[in-house]
Amino acid sequence: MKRRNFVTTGMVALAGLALILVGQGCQKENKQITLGFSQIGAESEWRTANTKSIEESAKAAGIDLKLSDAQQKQENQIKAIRSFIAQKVDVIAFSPVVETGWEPVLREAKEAKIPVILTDRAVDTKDDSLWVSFMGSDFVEEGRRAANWLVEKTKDQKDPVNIVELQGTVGSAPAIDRKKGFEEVIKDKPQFKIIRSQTGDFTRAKGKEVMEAFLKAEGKNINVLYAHNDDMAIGAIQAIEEAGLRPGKDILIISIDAVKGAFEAMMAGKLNVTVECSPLLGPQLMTAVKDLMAGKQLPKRIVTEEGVFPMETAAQEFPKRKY
Ligand code: GYE
Repeated sequence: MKRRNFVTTGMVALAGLALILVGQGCQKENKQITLGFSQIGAESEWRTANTKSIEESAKAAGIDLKLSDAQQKQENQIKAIRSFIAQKVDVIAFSPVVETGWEPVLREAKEAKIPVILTDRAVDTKDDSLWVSFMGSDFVEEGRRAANWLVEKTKDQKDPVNIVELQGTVGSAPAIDRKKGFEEVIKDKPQFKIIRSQTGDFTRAKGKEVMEAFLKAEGKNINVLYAHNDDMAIGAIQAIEEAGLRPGKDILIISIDAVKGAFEAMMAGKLNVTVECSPLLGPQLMTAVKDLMAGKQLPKRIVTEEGVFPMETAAQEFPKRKY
């Protein structure tokens, strides 16, 4: 073959290949994306707002969302993920109820070549390649912010500060990290003592029940309640009132999330401060899903930005709150 002919043939072949590739690209873009999302449950106001955010943003992004509620049980989440794999969804996202025990199912997803995005809570796995990205809050920092508020609030006080702690779900990332961040700040300040600490599973009912037990055991010894979420604090407020004490006054109350219920409690003078943890992860999840499908690489960690709201700011902030 003459050199010229050879070159021309080569160019035609290349152009053909390019057309095929472009065609495939378009096909991919036009195809509706299916996202399987395994939600933890409906344990708190936070979770309800999170589910709503995911549903609304999937709809707005034109993504077909298959949402499954695990009722706070890891085995249900594993079942849901397996069913997403069987259905061959394009992307799987989930908020892991606890940190450990995910390797086998995540490996199954990887073998099926379905990318997994973690939202809200992290997993504890040795192999980081089992998930593509984790988006959510820095829970350790939230714990630090809660403790920093307390240290500042009680800085002129010489007496010991006795704290009771209502922990979130045992083994969950927010329970582990919020405890860690809080303890980190008070550990070299001997006047602060956590005298009781127990799980309230992130629910109002459990928060109330455990606070009743704390009050029975410690009575007026309790100066501060640190609750890992607003719902448990709201449950505990009821228990404190029923015990004839004034929440927010006799016992300082610190919690996390900044849901509307917490602002209402602050405006009523019963909750002293809430540290923000935003559940509005839907829009950034949908962007991530689309980016993934377009072949883009996602950052391994996407951190949510958040603030702290003391009681004094509640009335002014309340109308602006979206969850
Ligand atoms: O703080 C709590 C919810 O994982 C950040 O879960 C979330 C936590 C949130 O039940 O209210």
